[in-house]
Amino acid sequence: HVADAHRTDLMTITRHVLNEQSKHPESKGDFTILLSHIVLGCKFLCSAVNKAGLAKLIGLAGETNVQGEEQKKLDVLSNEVFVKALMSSGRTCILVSEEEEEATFVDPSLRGKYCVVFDPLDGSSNIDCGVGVGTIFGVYMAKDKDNVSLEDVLQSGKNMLAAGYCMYGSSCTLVLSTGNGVNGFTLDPSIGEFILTHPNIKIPKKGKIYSINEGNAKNWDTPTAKFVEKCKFPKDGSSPKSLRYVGSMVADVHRTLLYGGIFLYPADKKSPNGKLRVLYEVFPMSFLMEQAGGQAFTGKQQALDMVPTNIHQRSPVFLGSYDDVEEIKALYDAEEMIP
Ligand code: P6P
Repeated sequence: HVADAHRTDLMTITRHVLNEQSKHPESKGDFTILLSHIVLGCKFLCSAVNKAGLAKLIGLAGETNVQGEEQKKLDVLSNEVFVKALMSSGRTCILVSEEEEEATFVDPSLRGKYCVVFDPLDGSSNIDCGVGVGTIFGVYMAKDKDNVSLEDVLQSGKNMLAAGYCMYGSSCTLVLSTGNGVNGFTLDPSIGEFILTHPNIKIPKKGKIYSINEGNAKNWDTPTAKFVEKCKFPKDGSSPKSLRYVGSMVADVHRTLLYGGIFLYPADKKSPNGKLRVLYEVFPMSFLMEQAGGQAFTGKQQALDMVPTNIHQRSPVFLGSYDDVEEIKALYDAEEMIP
């Protein structure tokens, strides 16, 4: 009967968030309502992304579809879906999207106290070859929702209240932290619910995988080059690490979170601040890694300690298993010591 109970006692993401909310008696459920709208956006995207390949096959490619409507690129569509879902929640006041140059200030009549930073479809260039892509998001609290400014989203990663990603791959997996650990939910399309499948995710303290674009090796700085050399030719007689690199941050981070190891996107001569964006790529993934017992480093400081000065600012990032990140921190610290 225990097995039956398990099958019928479905822990959905909504129930899970309500349980979390009950730990904050003062909360009025605004956060729960915000998250339910983020979940709605993810459900829509899961369906749209999985159809995208089919759409291409049945000639919806190009500028217009069979109804002669303007064929929106998936990343534009994703952005519109999230902006509308977040605005209609009535719980947000500022939105920052990878797809929009400027921050969106929500109409006062619909304004709430949360600021959401997000990449609606990270890795979208991979869609056409069926590689996993995803949505990445982070949530801040505005200082005063009736008097909002960019300062409310240019906050340190330490002030982030929640973060997560939804990966649209072989299955649709939503990984979320509201500051009390990390939980993974898998969409059951037959009932349209995200079910808790990975409770209390903890990243292995040390991993056997490193994840970096080796094609940039010519431009790496010394600490990164030394670290990768050590992964490939360990001096202590241990086995070399495996290289796994998808090129889609959500896929590379999800594997790192579950299997352990380290994901690196360093600065290099071409991109002195690295490539990944602080607010809606580095911060949310660093938040999750810390909540799962790992850590994240920029080459100069813990990633979450940064205070961005512009909403699309980039930063190098080294994140994953605690011990693996410690190793590259030691190499950067040693570099700092060289006069
Ligand atoms: P590169 C995808 O374009 C992306 O923004 C991240 O999802 C991914 O980690 C990174 O860029 C890959 O960059 O330079 O290795 O192709």
